Amino acid sequence: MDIHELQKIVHKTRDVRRTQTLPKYSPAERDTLIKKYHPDHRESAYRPIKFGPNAGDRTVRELAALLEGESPVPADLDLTPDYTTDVLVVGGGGAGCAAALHAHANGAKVTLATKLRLGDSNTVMAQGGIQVAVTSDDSPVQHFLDTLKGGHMKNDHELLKVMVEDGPSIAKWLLDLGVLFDRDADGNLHVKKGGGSSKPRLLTCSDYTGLEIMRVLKDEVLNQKIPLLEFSAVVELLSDGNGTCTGAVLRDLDNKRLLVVAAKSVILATGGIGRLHIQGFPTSNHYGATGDGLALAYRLGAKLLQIDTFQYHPSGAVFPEQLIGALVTEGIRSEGGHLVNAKGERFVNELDTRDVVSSSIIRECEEGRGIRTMSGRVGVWLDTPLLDVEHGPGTVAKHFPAMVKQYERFGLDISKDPVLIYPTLHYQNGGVQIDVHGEANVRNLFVAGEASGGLHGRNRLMGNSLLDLMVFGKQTGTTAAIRTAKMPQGKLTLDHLARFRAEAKKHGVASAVMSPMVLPAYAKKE
Ligand code: MEZ
Repeated sequence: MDIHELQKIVHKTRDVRRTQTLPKYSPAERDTLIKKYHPDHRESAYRPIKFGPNAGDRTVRELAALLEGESPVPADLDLTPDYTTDVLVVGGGGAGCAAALHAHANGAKVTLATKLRLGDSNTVMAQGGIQVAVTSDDSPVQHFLDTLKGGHMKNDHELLKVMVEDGPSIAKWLLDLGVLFDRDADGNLHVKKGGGSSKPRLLTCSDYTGLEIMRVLKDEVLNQKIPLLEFSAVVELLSDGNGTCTGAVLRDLDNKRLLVVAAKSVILATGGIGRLHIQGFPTSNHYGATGDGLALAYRLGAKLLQIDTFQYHPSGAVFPEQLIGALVTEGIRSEGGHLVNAKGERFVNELDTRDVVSSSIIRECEEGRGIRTMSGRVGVWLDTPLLDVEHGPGTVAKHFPAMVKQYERFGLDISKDPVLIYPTLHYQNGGVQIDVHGEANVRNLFVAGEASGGLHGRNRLMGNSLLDLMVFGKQTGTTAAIRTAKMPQGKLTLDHLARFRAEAKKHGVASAVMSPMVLPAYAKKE
């Protein structure tokens, strides 16, 4: 059936749905639902890692293969440095820029390497806001408790305390740099409520918050004249042979040459892994999100944690085909948008946590209450026109200009017709284990943002990722700079690589997977 025919049920049932209040599930109901439908619980998608710091731990097959994969760097590479720096930041997104700026402000010589252009990252794709406890009836303690509950109590308390307590000063830093957060009629910062939060706490720039933050950070990196190596992918880390990180090997993507960087410390800010398309899921992530930092850190001996849990954002686009997996911000549900199945019914409290909402959508689709497109994809409706009905004409256009544009390009008006959505691979909940300074269990190897793990537990709340990367960009940049001021450059070796290759051989792993992946598997065919 034509999509416009299928949409009719949403318009027809709107008035009845508007009178309903859907209770949230009880803890026991949530657990049952998640265990039955959440992709984290599909056993066949998982396997144990064969060797390395997380030997025996279970993770998804795609990531296990990457962690056990083969380095592109030959053992006899000439390690004479092409560049020398105090702090090498790897990654040009929000965490990388924040780390570079703080390291620079603390007096370090900083070099920022990024495999695409400065700013190309998941940060620019974060739409719905950054969580910070700034209002008089909110507090970092409340923010802590909400995040802990959302993460199923599996969050690292120390990391979480640092994040929520530093939130207000981060917001001030961003405002001082020039980020244009939305304000109410009195000129106060406007706050919105996200799923799983007890208070409105999201600072927003319409539905392009990450893009606005990145605009300013990127500008500041350029203003401060921090040396950049763009289109330079880090493909291996270096150590002094005694477990301390001392630099990295880059591949210049233009001429394929390998370049050696001697660095007193390295900050990995490489982002997520959506482009591994775990379990065949589409993703909301940018083109470079291939989990490079995890593979690099793992080979050098860094321990990973909670790498069996991923966030499938409830609302990824299903139609039109050109938008498959693209994010449809949670902000629409925060403003009252209903999720509606093929029978015209709501089936979950739309502001429950993402793992619960995604599991409910998958349940509806698996039990035959999903809507099938002509190409065979399935999803449920997000009633976007309801926002104009509830809050007045023009609400969708005013609050979601980027989303309106995203669909307008394909002739669809989301203020008039609902959009079809299904969970999309959005975020890696776990990552490299770090301490409160963002340091891994490998000395002078720091990790900031999505590549690190522990802070969000088993389910991240909306808006906590933008705050995470600002806070831990600051922690890592500051610590790395202060420490390196007193340090000589360590020697450069690839000893860990020889050990890693011997381990692989011992476990019978002759990997065909080049690791890190750098660009998605399909990039080579495009
Ligand atoms: O933090 C996020 O993942 C986010 C803000 C996403 C969104 O729905 O807009």
